[in-house]
Amino acid sequence: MPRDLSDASSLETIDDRLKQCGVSRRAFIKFCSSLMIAAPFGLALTDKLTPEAVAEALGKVIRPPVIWLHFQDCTGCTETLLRPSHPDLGDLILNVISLEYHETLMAGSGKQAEAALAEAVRRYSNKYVCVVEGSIPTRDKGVYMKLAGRPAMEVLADVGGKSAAIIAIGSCASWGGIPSADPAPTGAVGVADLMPNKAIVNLPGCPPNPYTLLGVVLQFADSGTLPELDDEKRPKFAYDRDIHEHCPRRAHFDAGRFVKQFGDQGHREGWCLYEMGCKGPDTHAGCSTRHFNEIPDVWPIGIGAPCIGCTEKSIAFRMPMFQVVQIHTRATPPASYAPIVAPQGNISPIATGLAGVGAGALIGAGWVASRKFSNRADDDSVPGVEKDKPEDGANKSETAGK
Ligand code: FSX
Ligand code: SF4
Ligand code: F3S
Repeated sequence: MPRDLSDASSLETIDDRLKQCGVSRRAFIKFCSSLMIAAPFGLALTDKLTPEAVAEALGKVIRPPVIWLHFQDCTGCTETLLRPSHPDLGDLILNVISLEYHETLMAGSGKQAEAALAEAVRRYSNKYVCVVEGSIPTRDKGVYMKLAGRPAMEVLADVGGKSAAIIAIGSCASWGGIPSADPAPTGAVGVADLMPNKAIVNLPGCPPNPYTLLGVVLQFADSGTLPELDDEKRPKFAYDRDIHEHCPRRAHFDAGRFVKQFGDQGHREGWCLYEMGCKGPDTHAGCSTRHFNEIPDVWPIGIGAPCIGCTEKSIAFRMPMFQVVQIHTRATPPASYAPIVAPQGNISPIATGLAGVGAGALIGAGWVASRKFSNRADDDSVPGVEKDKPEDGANKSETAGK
């Protein structure tokens, strides 16, 4: 049921707005299908059978007022929202939400902009969603970033404090991101560090997928609820996946085909980037299946760069970029063929039959895999890591040169 925003009289439903702006139904349905792909599970709004059904429900939602604050950031989070492959989509996004204040996009500046912020906070007090992009400097009383003479901390306490919910977009706003990397000269922190009692959703990623933001904002506008979150306040619908488990290069990992050096033959042929420091095995994000700018294969591993773990608080900007991570889920295939596991966790009769038919073809793969993963109980070695060698950044060049 749409939320009661009736006293915020300038707001209209998404359908009304789209009609007024001449947006075609076809474009809106396409947008809804992208939302369904971004949030296939765990979001009430997209839990429908068809994009048309999502469009029907979404059209009745009152456009949520959004106040967007910028602190220590690179503006990449905004860029990713407004730079999809089809320019029309950027316009459509701005019609679906009611963006009341956004320093990068608004025409006004100086006193005019300040007045617009104050008016938006007053008019939609306790009803707007506050999106925060960038980290907040806390050292030396926050002197490293001021807006209209006020430290960023004060602006956040004021504008964030009067919002209905805060969405921290990007790794910087989620927990400090790049500005918090050692030695963190400004004492940069994320929103949740400063507002522990507020309803906050973290959308880490440098930058994150824009549809995740839209999914959270629109669900909140529709029902006043936030999606289920994990321990890091990340919505499960977008961060429950381990990149390594859904990576198109996974077959190369399993077969032991690793890039040893950028530009080598393996790199050209799209082999696994594990030995180049890929953090995919320890990183939860949907990038491997939901690519950026709506262009197939546009995501770090897709273009040949190792994942740096930008959605993980303890990895990106904390661990050396080329340090290899430990593999926690070791594949332990049977001696003769790779397993086909039924959903219940047992090997199904049908799968066993298929395995029999395919056994000849799989014996080779199983043999290669068993060469890569030892089945000795006390052997915790991982591919690419020489035993008894420290796993630090210095290790990388030795590994790559093997
Ligand atoms: Fe941080 Fe947003 Fe990284 Fe940049 O601005 S999450 S530096 S991509 O884009 O805040
Ligand atoms: Fe993909 Fe990285 Fe895993 Fe290799 S290590 S399969 S590149 S996620
Ligand atoms: Fe970030 Fe890794 Fe995805 S670096 S964008 S989580 S592939």
